[in-house]
Amino acid sequence: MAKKTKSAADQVAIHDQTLSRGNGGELHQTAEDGYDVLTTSQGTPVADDQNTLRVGPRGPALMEDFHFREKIFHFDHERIPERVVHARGYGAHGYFETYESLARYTRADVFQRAGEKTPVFVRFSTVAGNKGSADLARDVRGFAVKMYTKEGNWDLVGNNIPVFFIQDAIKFPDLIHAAKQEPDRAFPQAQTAHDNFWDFISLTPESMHMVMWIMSDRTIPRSLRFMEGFGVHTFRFINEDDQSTFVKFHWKPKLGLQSVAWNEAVKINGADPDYHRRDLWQAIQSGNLPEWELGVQLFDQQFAESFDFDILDPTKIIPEEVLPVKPIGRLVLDRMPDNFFAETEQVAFMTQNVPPGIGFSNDPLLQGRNFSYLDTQLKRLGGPNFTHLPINAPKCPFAHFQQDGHMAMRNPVGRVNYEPNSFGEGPRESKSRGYRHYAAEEEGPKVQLRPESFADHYSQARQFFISQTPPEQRHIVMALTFELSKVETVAIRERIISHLLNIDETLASEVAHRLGMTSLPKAALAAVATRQDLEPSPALSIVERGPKRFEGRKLGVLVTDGVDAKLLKSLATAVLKEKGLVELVAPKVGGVTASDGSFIEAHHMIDGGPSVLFDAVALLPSDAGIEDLLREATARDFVADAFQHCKFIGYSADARPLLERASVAADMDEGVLELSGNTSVTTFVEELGKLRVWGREPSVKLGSA
Ligand code: HDE
Repeated sequence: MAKKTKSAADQVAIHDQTLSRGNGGELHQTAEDGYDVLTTSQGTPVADDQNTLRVGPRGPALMEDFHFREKIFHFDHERIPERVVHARGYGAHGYFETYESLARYTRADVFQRAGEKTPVFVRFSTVAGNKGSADLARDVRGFAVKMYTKEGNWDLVGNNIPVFFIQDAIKFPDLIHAAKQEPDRAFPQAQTAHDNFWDFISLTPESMHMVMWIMSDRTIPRSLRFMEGFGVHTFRFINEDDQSTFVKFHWKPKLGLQSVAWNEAVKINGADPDYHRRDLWQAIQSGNLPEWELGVQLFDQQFAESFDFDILDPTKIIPEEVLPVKPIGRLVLDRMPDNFFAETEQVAFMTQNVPPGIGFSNDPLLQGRNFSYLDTQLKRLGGPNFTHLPINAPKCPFAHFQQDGHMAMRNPVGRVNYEPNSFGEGPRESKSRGYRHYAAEEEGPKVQLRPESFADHYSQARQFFISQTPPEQRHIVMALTFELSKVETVAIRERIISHLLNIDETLASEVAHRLGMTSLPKAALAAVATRQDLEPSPALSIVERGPKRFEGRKLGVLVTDGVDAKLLKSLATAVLKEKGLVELVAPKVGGVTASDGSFIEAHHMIDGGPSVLFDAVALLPSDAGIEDLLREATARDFVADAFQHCKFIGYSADARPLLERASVAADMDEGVLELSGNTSVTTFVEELGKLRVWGREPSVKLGSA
């Protein structure tokens, strides 16, 4: 009889079948019904997995029940400590493809040959929330990439924001303590909207540039697929002749940037806390493979010296308009892990994992990180052999004399476990092939000092703010107002306003006004007296970088029995042609009977498929179905939310009463389009490429005073 499931051994350790199968043999036992026989971890076949061993049917349990003890023991030990930051994450496999040889700049093997494909594992994450927190928390997103190159693993452990809060790693524990839930009350979860965070920030002016980024829509991305990634620090490329070029890394999403509205994020967290996970899962499983380009900003010492800011300061960017980003390859994610724990949870990223050809700068944050990541893996994964886990092991040949320790799965074979040795056994170092650190000249007294070149905390914060489009600036105002409204200590609110005054006076007074302040505090004393007025950098705006097309986005179509089959078909075809997705929302999840008598399955019932899950909506109820919808509060919310979140709305003539019921009819604008035939469908789908009607926002007054 054919086996019905993967064998037990396959399920336990998908990655290393020889290990889980012991001697590599087939499980020889087959149960009466053809399934593999359940065994203990020791391989002993199990006869009863429903009842513990006890004295008589109603008697006490017996210690002798080794199967029960082993099962419960293993269960009790299933958890490992969650990451102290970036606990909630989601990963995928893929590859990196190099566009052209960069041998001139770097000897990194991954960049030597055009068309070379390198296997990759990427983990995206939020920073502050616990493992079970919701995906749409306002937070920085981690963007950690492990490239399994032919000369060792390269971990580019970045974020979706190109700057950081602090300039020195010694402040990291303080920053994270202040950001996470407060220690006495253990809330709020996954939120920076509380006193401790803003207290720390208000006393840490170097964070002001980052504050502009986190209060922007960058921290509420629509999808992990629609966000950028950054290496943040300045790194070095080092070539065969040991010459160094400074490099900053950028990941640019092929589908363009997109974020959601704050009110939408709050509702998504309730409707689907796994929104980002599900989105990535669905995209990969359906073959719509997410893709990013890797770009680099390359510069030499001369540029570094002429640039307005210190290139070692992780609170600064080099604007793309000053130094363009050169695309050097692409990252494609094409496979979900077989097992979340084995791969996404156990993956160990470390900034110090660099292959020959990639080096570090003296950025004090990067230097601190290079210490922290090894330490954290030891704690998290419980021993020094975490590189034996398949997700962390290099995919190139490797050979060393490290041995023993907890859970050692690969020890050196043979007599010799040291070098040099005269037995001619084992690996040898190689001056030509091995990693060579860049021989930077360093000299100076031992000091605990911040360089003066790190002192300007406001110029780039202002540059970021003035580079945003009006709706994006509004969102920053609203986000600051929301966060500070949750801060109970008035003095902390005032200190933040005093910093905002150094960034932009209108921004400061708008936020102060919305917080009910009757007068403005004095501007914060700045270490550097003059703020430089930098040119705006349009590259910093999400709206400016929007995709202008609907590809990879989702249209939610509200339907009832009797839906116009022709109209629905024409709409779905047009959206699919744009490589968008269509999901149907119906009174019952089973589906609806269309006007031509065909039965169409729905993806959601209305309560389970609110409009916040979609990028745009269409309302196609039939004349017969509309009455029921009008009585449904969730149907009204579906429309009202889509409108207030500035989404495009297409509607059939029969849907008009619903627009009225949702109080939208009177305010209809160019983003609300009637769908009556092919031409109107084409226009609607063309318009969808604009993604949002931000011009509507001031009139809906969402979250604003
Ligand atoms: Fe991290 N960071 N970090 N970080 N970080 C960790 O390592 C740390 C920083 C980033 O998906 C930890 O494995 C220090 C900047 C990502 O597994 C820990 C400092 C940036 C991830 C750690 C920083 C990052 C981490 C926690 C200040 C953007 C998740 C668990 C010097 C460039 C990786 C772990 C994953 C994770 C330390 C600052 C990105 C504790 C000390 C700046 C994406 O080692």
